[in-house]
Amino acid sequence: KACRSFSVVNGCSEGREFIHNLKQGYYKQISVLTGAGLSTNAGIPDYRSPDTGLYSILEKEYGMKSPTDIFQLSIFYRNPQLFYGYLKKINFDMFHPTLSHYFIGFLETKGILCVNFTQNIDGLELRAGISREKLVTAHGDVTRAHCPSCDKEYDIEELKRKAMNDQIMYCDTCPDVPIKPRIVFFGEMLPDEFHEKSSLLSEKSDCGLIIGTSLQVAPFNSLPILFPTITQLVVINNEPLDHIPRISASSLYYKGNCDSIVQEIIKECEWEKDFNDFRASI
Ligand code: CNA
Repeated sequence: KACRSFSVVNGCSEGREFIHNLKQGYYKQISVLTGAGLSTNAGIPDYRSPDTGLYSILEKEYGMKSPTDIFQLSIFYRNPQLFYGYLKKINFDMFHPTLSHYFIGFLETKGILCVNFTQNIDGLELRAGISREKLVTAHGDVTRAHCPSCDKEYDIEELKRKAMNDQIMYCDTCPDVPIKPRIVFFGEMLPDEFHEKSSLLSEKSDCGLIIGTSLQVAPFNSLPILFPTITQLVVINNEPLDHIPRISASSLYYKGNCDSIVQEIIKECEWEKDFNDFRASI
């Protein structure tokens, strides 16, 4: 089955089958892989969208030739101001979860969320009712701070306060090592739970939703291959993900804004009232 592109959720027989199975409760263990596209509707730029992505902004507004430098560990050690400037500019506390975030939280309250692997660092999942147990922040998140050398935990609020005042916070045991949010920089290991929980995809999931990610970043982009071939995969994204063989070989592809498509899924499943009640309860 080739990857197909539809903008309405029941626009093809595979789409109708997916909605039917979801509505009837046939999927009991839904795993969700997410990326920066989930949070663009919250106002947080993704990295790679042309013109609106962070890399394009850094290139255009700051003349940075290699914008990924702000997430390079070796550069952070030498020049922490570069990353602290970004932290000062993007205050993640002022953003709110999107409809798509709440949808994942809603799946958890329905008891059908297996796991949400996210590449996002903004922590919006936790504010949308997704529990830490069901969440794997594969690239870390900004809700905690640590020393990248000894891994000692530091107070994230203090780090943010200092960043706002252009002050760098240093580790008290590792000389000259600046503290950073617990997000994974290039050159750092992914958290253990990324590896430990990947078996949930291969052993438990009967449905996989892949939302708002370009799947350009390794090793996260190797996760889809773990889904058994009988597991229904559904991609909801602005662009196709045909470079991933497991996806191009067998998945349903909804092209467009994830919030609009998720809204349609909720409507087709007749979950609107329950979903709105859930959202109001958070
Ligand atoms: P990316 O490479 O920027 O890709 C984003 C993808 O989402 C692209 O395919 C876009 O076409 C698509 N997209 C953007 N907006 C929407 C939308 N509203 N609806 C549907 N599709 C949309 O980002 P990835 O997550 O794939 O790359 C991984 C990086 C991005 C990770 O290291 C993250 O830490 C990092 N990141 C995270 C955030 C965040 O936490 N919100 C923000 C920016 C970057």
